[in-house]
Amino acid sequence: MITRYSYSPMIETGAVVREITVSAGAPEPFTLTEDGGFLLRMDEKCRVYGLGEAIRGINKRGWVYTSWCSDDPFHTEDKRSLYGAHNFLIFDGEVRFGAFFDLPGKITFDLGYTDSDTAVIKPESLHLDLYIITGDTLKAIVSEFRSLIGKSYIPPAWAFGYGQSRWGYVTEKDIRDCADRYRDAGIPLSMLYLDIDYMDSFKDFTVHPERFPDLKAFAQEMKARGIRLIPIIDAAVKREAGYSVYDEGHEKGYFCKDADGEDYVVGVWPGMSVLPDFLNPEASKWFGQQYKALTDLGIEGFWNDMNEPALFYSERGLNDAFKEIKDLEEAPLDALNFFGVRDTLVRLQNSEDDYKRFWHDTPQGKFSHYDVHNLYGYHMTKSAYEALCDLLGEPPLLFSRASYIGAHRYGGIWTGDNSSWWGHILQSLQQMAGLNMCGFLFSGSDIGGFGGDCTRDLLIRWMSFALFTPLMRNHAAFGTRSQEAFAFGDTEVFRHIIELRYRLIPYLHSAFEKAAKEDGMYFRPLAFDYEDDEIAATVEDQLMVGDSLMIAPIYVQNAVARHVYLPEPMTQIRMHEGEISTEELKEGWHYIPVPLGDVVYFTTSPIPLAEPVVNTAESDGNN
Ligand code: MIG
Repeated sequence: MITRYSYSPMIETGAVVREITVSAGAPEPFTLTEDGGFLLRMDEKCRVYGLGEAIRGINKRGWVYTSWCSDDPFHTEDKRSLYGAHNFLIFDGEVRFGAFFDLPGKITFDLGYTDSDTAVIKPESLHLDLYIITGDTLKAIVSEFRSLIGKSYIPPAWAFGYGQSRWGYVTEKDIRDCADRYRDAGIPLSMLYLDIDYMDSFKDFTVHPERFPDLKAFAQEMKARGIRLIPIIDAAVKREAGYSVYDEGHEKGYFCKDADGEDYVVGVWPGMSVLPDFLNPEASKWFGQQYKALTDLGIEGFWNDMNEPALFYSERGLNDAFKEIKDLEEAPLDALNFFGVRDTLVRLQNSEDDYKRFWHDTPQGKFSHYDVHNLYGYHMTKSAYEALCDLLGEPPLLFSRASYIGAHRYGGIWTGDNSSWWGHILQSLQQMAGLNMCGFLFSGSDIGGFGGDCTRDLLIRWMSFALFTPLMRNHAAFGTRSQEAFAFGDTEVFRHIIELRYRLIPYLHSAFEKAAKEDGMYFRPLAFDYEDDEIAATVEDQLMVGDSLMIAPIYVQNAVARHVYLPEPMTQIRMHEGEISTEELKEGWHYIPVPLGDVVYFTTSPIPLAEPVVNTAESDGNN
């Protein structure tokens, strides 16, 4: 059951697709605090699930989170915000219910951080719709919530293949070499991602004329080898007279404006740029049509980046900063002045002052960006999805960095700039649980880690987990050590793991479709399947995948075994050097050896494995 309480919402966010009548009275079981917060006393056993992409445990109790879409490349445990704003959570205590706080602005979830027995959820200002969702089971609460927010995006079947990406591939040759090395190693590969360097001067919907002299022919050549090219599109548009996307958008008034009605100018990769007003339906539609420049070249998938929106600086902020620094230059230099100089520039990045200084022109009125910040990436995804379905005649592969609940109907998300750290394997597993509750089924993390240098053992362990994530993409930052499956000498070990992914696709794909069509979860914490099992409820490093599979990856450096909890008797499946063996195990705790390169998972009923696919240049394009 869903009960809705309404507190003069500012704008309809579009997250909800079902009409629910507003209830009067108190938002039970919360009590409303004087300063507009929602308070709940949590009993000792109460666990808290949800919050989508948010980091830390599957049980979110004990920390504080702020929904504020943020470009932050350091996902350390002390962070409160990442790229997504996913305001749905479930309290699982003596009282059990779900709650969705539907508002476009900032909101903080103090889940037993200030006082371990109290949750306080505090929107910056009390303009929101609150949905309280009840159900007999945790799964029922999730599916009830999902019926409220609409069906999850389903990508094309080929998107379940393995993809390689790297910020640092610059030319057609870099991409072809990568494809060749995968082929030479006999490792299947379905997608190669193009990062910002394929563009001409970082201009969206352009292709660098020397680096990719004939992208259409190249895309065709790759597709004939079973590999799709997936280019990146950034949110901001370079301000450059003569660049048609800028000229047209400017002329039609489709970019976000300052209080005086001038385009608000921000600095991102292309230098001085402007921001498409995705909250204006006409502007959004227009931006979507620009993808045609690339679909005309045979492109069928995209990833959308920098759409928090991430800002390095703004023209206005930069001018002010230079003035401040000039003033400090005259003052006697001491440590404080020095830090003042340094911080003046650092503060420009993703500055809330900027977010307050530009405006959206929506059918529901004009809003300062700050007030609707969390909707920007969502609307960019919607813009791309709707246009691409039209242009391609079928859904594209599409995923985004920033998101709000509702965006799950139009694309997937990846978890952004993680690092080549062991802890980020576990972090990614835990994020998948929260994301699935919020409808973001097509997700994954940069395999091997984005920032920092990856090692062979880290990549092996990471892939052994990520072969179960719907989006399986190896991606790394510019300047980091190469971390492709061929980068560490011996390629056999990676071939076996990636082949296993392809062998599991029939199962994984149908589990995914079932979750999407039935408002279910592809990844579930054990607590969701074994509600009466007190041990299952505490397991933070295993997940159920589909109806009959459970994973328990290794995420500790040098570990060659781990404890695994079986809530019921299961079959252990072990892949060792490409060979599969099985063993029946009793319920309870097991200490399972998992030497580097073995993949071990568990099933409750037999699941089919496809024949191995091998990468050959003559592939029929279906792998
Ligand atoms: O400011 O396009 O998260 O995946 O490689 C960095 C370059 C911009 C951030 C994305 C990352 C991508 C990178 N981008």
